[in-house]
Amino acid sequence: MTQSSPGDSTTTARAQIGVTGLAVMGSNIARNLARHGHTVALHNRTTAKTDALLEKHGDDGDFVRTETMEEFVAALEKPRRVLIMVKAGDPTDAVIHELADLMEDGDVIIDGGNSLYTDTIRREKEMSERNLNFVGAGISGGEVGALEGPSIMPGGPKEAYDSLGPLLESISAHVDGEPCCTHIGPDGSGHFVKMVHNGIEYADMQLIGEAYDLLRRALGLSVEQIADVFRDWNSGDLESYLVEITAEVLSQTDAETGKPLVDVIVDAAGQKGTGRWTVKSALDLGVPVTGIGEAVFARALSSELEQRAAATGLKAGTIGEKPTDTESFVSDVRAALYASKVIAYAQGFDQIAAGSEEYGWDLHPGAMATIWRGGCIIRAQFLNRIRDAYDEDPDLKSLLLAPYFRDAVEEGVESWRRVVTTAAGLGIPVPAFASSLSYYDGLRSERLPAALTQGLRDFFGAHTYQRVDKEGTFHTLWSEDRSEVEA
Ligand code: NBP
Repeated sequence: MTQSSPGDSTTTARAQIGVTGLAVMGSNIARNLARHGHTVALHNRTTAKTDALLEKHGDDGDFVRTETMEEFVAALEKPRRVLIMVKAGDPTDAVIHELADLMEDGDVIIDGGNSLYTDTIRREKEMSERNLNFVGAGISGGEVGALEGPSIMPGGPKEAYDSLGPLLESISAHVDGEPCCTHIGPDGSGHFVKMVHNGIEYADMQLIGEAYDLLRRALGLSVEQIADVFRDWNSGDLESYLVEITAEVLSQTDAETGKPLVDVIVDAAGQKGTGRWTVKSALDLGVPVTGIGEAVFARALSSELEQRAAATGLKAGTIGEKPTDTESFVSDVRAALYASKVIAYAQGFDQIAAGSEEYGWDLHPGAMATIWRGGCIIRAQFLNRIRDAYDEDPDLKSLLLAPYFRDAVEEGVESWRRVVTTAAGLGIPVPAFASSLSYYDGLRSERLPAALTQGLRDFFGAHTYQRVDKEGTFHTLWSEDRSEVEA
């Protein structure tokens, strides 16, 4: 370990990178950087966190302790690289401006927080006008990932990535020798992709929750039996971090009551906002992300504890029988989970394609699948398949149409229908399973009732329509003789 005092750091610019914001994420990333042989300047608004890090983990590598922002900036080799890991929103803006005033042309400011991508677009523009490189980097993997290897999604000028990339790639997770970090694209693209990643994470968790609920309520399995089912699923094509930890959480017994921990946790799911951002952005872009949307709404519904308590006695009106063949129903639920997961990812990748088009980012979906294979919360075997699909056809219209996924979904579609039908018959909510199936049915339908919607819009608002049999735009004179005119 080498630690410099504040006095030294003002005279020796020797750190390859600085980290400001040393709460759980920042301190673990600083340690990860130091463990990989980089000299890291440390800064936090208040010095308590800096000192705590050095006291507990100073042996992790070469750190430069600083107190003021001036000392911090002076401790960095040029071009300077600073990673900001503070609370997203106003605190991030405050730190960026403080830093920008002290930095010089060509220096690099990296925002590794969970910033909204439109903020990143704005910040990148402001910083480029000051000749500074601004990189908005989505970082996934939570506190453990930050220390042991996260998935990193940096967006910003290519020139900044050229000098920063090797450093970030050195601390990211690696799968098959490849880093889970790549230059995503210009300005806000890194944070946009991270946002969609989080949205998919919401959908994944909701689908897992629905599968658990069905196994418990429809089939009557015990929590421990369901843990075993997830453990088993984790050795097949559902293999993923979230399925793995589902088995862990379900196996946990509460020390106080002896009950499964899941039975003593209040069933109100929190959210920090990235799922909501994903859905808002999808609405603006006109992309149906029904799986993610249902997951966000399901969390909102779960949190309405008073309203739920008041509605508890509402009639269920069940019309179905509980399944009797355990093995076959478990297999149906697995198929429904897999198919719905394909839909959630297909929709997420559609949103990435739409964002890329809207903002001119030229994003490569296969690259996202590659860097999500390790380090991040949605890491899964499945992502290798997605990468292969985009390798084979970079212009894939929908992930659902890639031969592997098409076969998998077509093979499981009857199971999927049985699961949704059983759930509806028994009154067990499966919003993500059901909406994913409806999306699938909508996508594959030759004709949709949207023709009637167009007719209605034309009737009350003269919004016009197009015909299937000839070119042009038409309007029916509904309040006159109902003849058709060209609009
Ligand atoms: P927090 O999001 O809890 O932020 C705490 C840090 O922000 C502290 O260092 C604090 O300094 C600093 N800070 C605040 Br609050 N206001 C400030 C201001 N006005 N000026 C300067 N510093 C200020 O920390 P975190 O959970 O480590 O997350 C850091 C970033 O990483 C966030 O953007 C978060 O969304 C993102 N992220 C978190 C996770 C995760 O799993 N937690 C995962 C991925 C990304 P102080 O010590 O002086 O109060």
